[in-house]
Parts: sequence; C-alpha cells; structure tokens
Amino acid sequence: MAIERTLSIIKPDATRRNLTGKIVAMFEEAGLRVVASKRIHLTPAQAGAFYAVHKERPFYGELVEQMSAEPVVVQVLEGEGAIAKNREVMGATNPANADEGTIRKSFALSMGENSVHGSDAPETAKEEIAFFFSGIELVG
Ligand code: RTP
Ligand code: MG
Repeated sequence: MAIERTLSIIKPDATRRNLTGKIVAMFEEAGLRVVASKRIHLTPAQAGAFYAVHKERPFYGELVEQMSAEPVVVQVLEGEGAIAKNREVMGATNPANADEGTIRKSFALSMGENSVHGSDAPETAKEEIAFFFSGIELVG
C-alpha cells in the first residue's frame, strides 16, 4: 500500500482533558508518524469554514461551537494507508458504536464531542492538510 498523509485534529474535549499525548501515542503505536503538528484556537469562522461540507446538517451549529470553544491540536500523520488506518484507530463517529481499543471508545464523550477528526479520503486529506499547513511545515 502507498504511503499517504492525512489530517488529524485532536478536538477541544480531548485537549481540555489533557489527552493529547495519550492520543498521539495510539497513532504512533498503529504505525503513523507525526510529520506536522500545532496547537491552535480556531475562531468560529475558521471552524465553520473547515466543516463547510456539513453546513446544512442539523448538528453544524453545535459542531462549530464545540470546535472553536477551546484549543485543538492539528497534525499531519503519515504512513502506509494512513487515511484508512487513522480512521480505524479513531473508531466510529458515535462512541457507542466504536470498537474496543479505539480512541473514540476510550475517550469520546458523545457523538459531537468525539475527541478526534480524521480526513475521510485522499482528496479531502489533501484539502484539509492545505487548510492548516504550508508545504514548508511538513517534515517527513
Ligand atoms: P470527523 O469528520 O470529525 O472525522 O468525523 P466523522 O467523519 O466520523 O463524522 P462526520 O459525519 O464527518 O461528522 C463530523 C463531526 O460532526 C459531529 N457530529 N455530530 N450530533 C450529531 O448527530 C453529530 N453527527 C456528527 C461529530 O463531531 C463528527 O465527528
Ligand atoms: Mg468526516
């Protein structure tokens, strides 16, 4: 399988509970490498733009509010089949349906406050990485 890069966000519910290190360790144990990382506090406009694809969904307002409430850690993860592998380690969107040992099963509080985001396809990974990082910040 090809080496890929994917965009990961450790969400405010997780940074608030000081879970950043534990979550990064789970990615690393799965064979993913952090090739870019920063802690930022999104404005509501920035969170809204990032999640624009969901703007007609009923949960959009709550999602934007939660994502801009406190800092997040945005990272680029690299590895073989990184996009699918990252989502496997994250677990299902709803923590009630997430497999044992996944990040969301271990840490998520609810469907909305589900601790992590991960790109869902090669095209979205490319767009989401470019949303947060310039080429010079990606250190493979
Ligand atoms: P993500 O994009 O954050 O990696 O998560 P995902 O693909 O598993 O889920 P997606 O359908 O893309 O939804 C994006 C985020 O919106 C929140 N959400 N809340 N209350 C709800 O019904 C609901 N549904 C989705 C979650 O924070 C989800 O991660
Ligand atoms: Mg998604």
